[in-house]
Amino acid sequence: MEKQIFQFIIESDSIIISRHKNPDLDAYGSQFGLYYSLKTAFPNKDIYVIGDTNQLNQFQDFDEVTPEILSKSLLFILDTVSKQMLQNDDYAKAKKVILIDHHQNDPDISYDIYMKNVLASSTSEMVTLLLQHNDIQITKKAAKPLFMGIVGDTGRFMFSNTSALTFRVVADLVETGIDISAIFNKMYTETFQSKQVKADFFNSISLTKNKVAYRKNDIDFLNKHHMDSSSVSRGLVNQMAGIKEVPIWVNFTFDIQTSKIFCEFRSREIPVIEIAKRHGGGGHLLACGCSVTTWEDTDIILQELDELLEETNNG
Ligand SMILES: [Mn+2]
Repeated sequence: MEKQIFQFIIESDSIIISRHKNPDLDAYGSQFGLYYSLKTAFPNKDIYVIGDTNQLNQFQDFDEVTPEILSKSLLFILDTVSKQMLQNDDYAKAKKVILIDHHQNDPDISYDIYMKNVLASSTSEMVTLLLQHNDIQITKKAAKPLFMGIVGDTGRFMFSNTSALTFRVVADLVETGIDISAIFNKMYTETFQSKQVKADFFNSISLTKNKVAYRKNDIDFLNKHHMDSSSVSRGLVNQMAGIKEVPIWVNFTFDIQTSKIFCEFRSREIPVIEIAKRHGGGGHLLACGCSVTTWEDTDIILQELDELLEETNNG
């Protein structure tokens, strides 16, 4: 499959690299890692990076592509296979579509090639291996986003998705000369205000009977801290991580745009994805999410998670 992707790249004069909306570091990392590598390897091809941006973007601005360009381009979609995760749905007009992703979900995007590896730590790890296996040089400029993507999705190599292969891949990236200490400093320093938000968040965590930790972030919390829903939902969920008594933690956040409630599930070792799927969501075994319409639904989810812990404790 990697050879087939390479063949598509060789055959395409125009290549567009995309990923899911509201990008995390793995989305950016796989996108820019692939982009900078292909730009260096194929200077005569037209290569574009597209998508929305956010405060995690410390790389560069994005390109605008016309429908004409799209129709003659090979389109990469990275780190998702779900329509609802895309910023727009005109991908079907691309000449060819390649999906590269490490999530569990089944694709609802039509594609020509789908490279899936749920054992990979990150899409950035998959892209690094794809480039290596096709002898496409990974420059220092490309290595930095790829490294950041892997660090982001593995939680600094602490999550269970980190494998021996992850470290081998990272060793190769470090060998390009990237300054990992400077990268870590930039990734993990934050403002005084951001620390204050986390303190406020942590102050009102609740626990179910069997110690599922949760928070319900209503519109007042968002307004008080001038934060958007996904920064609270995904950005703060792991403030509840690492508590000895708490094996599962969930963050519920009202979304102003859709009037739905984002549910972010995290678990130290007990798979919780089935409960996310039951409510129309997906993701990874221990890190997944869904959206529901009422706060009553969040109570049902809490009850289900609590029962899961009850069963686990008794089993
Ligand atoms: Mn990812």
